[in-house]
Amino acid sequence: MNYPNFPSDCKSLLCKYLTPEVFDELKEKKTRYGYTLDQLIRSGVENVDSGIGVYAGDEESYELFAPLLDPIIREYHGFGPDDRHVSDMDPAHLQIGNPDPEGAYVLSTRIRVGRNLHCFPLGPNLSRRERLVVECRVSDALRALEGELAGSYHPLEGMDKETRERMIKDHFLFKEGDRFLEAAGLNRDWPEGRGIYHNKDKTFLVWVNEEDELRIISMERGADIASVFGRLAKAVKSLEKRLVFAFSERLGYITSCPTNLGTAMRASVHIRLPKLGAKMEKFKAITDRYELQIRGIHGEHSESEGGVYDISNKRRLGITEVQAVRQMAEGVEALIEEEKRS
Ligand code: ADP
Ligand code: CIR
Repeated sequence: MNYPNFPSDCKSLLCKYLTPEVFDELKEKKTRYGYTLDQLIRSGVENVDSGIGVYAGDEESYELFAPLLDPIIREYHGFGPDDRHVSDMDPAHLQIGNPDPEGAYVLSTRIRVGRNLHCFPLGPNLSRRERLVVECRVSDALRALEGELAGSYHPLEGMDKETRERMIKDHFLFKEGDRFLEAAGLNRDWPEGRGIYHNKDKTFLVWVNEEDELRIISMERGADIASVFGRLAKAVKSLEKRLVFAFSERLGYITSCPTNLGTAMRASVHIRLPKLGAKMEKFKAITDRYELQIRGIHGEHSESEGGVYDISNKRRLGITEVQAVRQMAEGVEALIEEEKRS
């Protein structure tokens, strides 16, 4: 394995922190589940326009490849090697109001967390058989949910094209063929072992075996962020009765992409901000102040349409779930104020 050839204008954190010295130190290493540096960095080597460029294959990757991953984690989350992650998913601690009670700006609110099963490798390093076992265990646990969370599991394999495309377009289902995930080995054996669980109203959904083994999602129209968070917290608690999730004292919930460690939470709104959208510098100054990320209307690596943006917390590690959601809500209030003034 040779040192990768990054173009001179490469901006990924992989390119920034994989110095020839770090490469030489890590190139022969292999985790107990058999994950190597070559696998860890392949997504960013094949996609030189990556923001980050790495995917872990198991919890041990974060220890063994720390000389590369710790600086990436520090830059993305502002979280150092001696920091410890603290979790707080208690809805009683949230205490926020609806930032858009008249429904003039916010179309919908969505909060998701990533989870992976303890004692299994992460998606990039799952064998075909392990992926099927994960699907079986997770779908069994989901089928036991009750009340508002009760629903059904729909495997991707055998789902008709129309249903699939409609669910992607309506923001319920993950997209197919993501080149970043493809290079990380996350699309192997596609679509086998993948699927989506949802309740009748599609306010509670779980993606199975996409980038993480579970993406637990609560969403609804409007800006009642507390309601969305409350539903998610209840769902996670119920699932924890039947599944043990990969968790580290230092890094919180373990995920395949280091940007998702810790809370593994992305709390977002779809918000219409046409005036601010035309003043990107001002827009970015506010999102930077509240540590928020701007995405397009069809998720990561997509564009805005009709002045509608996806605004979410950027940091997920070293911040509690309650803090992450509150920060997003406060940033959304500030964005609405500025849009009104513009
Ligand atoms: P993830 O949130 O899991 O990191 P994406 O950025 O790809 O992944 O988003 C997944 C899907 O969720 C996309 O279809 C995206 O448009 C949708 N989505 C995100 N936030 C919201 C929201 N607040 N309301 C409705 N759909 C949303
Ligand atoms: C990248 O490196 O651009 C992709 N692997 C996606 C990284 C995760 N995105 C993010 O900023 N949260």
